[in-house]
Amino acid sequence: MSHLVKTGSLLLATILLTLVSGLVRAEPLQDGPYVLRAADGSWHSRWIEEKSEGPQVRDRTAEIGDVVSVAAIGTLPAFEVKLRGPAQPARDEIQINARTPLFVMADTHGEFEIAAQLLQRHGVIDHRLRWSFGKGHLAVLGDVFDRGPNHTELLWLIYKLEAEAARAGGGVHLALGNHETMVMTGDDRYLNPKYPRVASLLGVERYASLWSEQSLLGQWLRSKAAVFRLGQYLCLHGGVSRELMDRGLTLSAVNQTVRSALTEQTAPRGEQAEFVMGQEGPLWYRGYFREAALKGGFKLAEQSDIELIRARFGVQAILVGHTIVPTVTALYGGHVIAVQVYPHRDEQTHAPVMEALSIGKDGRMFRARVDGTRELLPRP
Ligand SMILES: [Mn+2]
Repeated sequence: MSHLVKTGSLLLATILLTLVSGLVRAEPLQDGPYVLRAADGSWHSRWIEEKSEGPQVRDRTAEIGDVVSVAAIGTLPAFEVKLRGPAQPARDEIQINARTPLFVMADTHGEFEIAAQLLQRHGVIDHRLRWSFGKGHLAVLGDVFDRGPNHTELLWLIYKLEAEAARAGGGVHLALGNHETMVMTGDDRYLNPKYPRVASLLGVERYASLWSEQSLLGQWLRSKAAVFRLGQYLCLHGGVSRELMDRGLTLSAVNQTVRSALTEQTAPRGEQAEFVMGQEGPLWYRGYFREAALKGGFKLAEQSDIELIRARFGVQAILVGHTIVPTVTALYGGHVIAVQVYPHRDEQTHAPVMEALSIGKDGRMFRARVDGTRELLPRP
């Protein structure tokens, strides 16, 4: 009897202890890999695995050509990524056949599950997250970082798709957003709370050092363009301001300026870099949107400004993210397309909400929703 009581109370104590430690233990943590170059030039892949005893740091030497694994998230499978050598600067202008289908996704902000579902439901990737868009092109209009919990997974996915798309005769093009430049230059204000924990577990003082030039993805990100022409569309995060036009900056000048601002962070920025990286620059500008312009102190762009941009860069339309719209919206007679529908879950149904812009072979534009439906984009 007393033995039974003893066993019972021991069991009770164990249950209580488990419950208490469950309450005390922080949120589960899983992240990575971060592929980083050590001082002696060797590469290391470092990642965090969630174990019953808490998050564990793993470390393995790596080489270019190796395959690293990105762990499963929610219902999405793990995927493997082959490490490539240093990325060459992304092109300012990408020539494509006018009948090439395009899929344009704006700010994903760490919402890997929602963004991957959006790509899957529209045939850009398959259930195993492999490129399935053939000769189509995917443009991502920046702000992959910050706010949500899975920007690492998203960046590895984009990195991997870039190679798969190229092999299929298609393409993936990532434009830098203000959050890419913020994270890379050490502005931690919008990081998901998970990432400062990642930094401390990996023993680095600043999260930004995991995305430095000594990081494989950090170097890759620094090769990207802030603005590029994809066929007949100008793709960028914020927008092209009148001031950028008046300064006579070319796409190449803008992109080179952003790249040097991200690689020579200790040097004082010149006047042109201050402009390009600032409010009226392509990463932050909100002058195409009446309310946001008013709130942010931007002069609302005029139709004549848009015509000037179209003529200068030889494009049909300007595709932008950054400023949130409730649904993908055509502005300025259809010459500006606002793509940024913020990825989130419906409060009541918990169903994911996000949209992208899908452009068919015939040039028709559609709102592509995360549930897989499409709707012809209404002209203003
Ligand atoms: Mn933004």
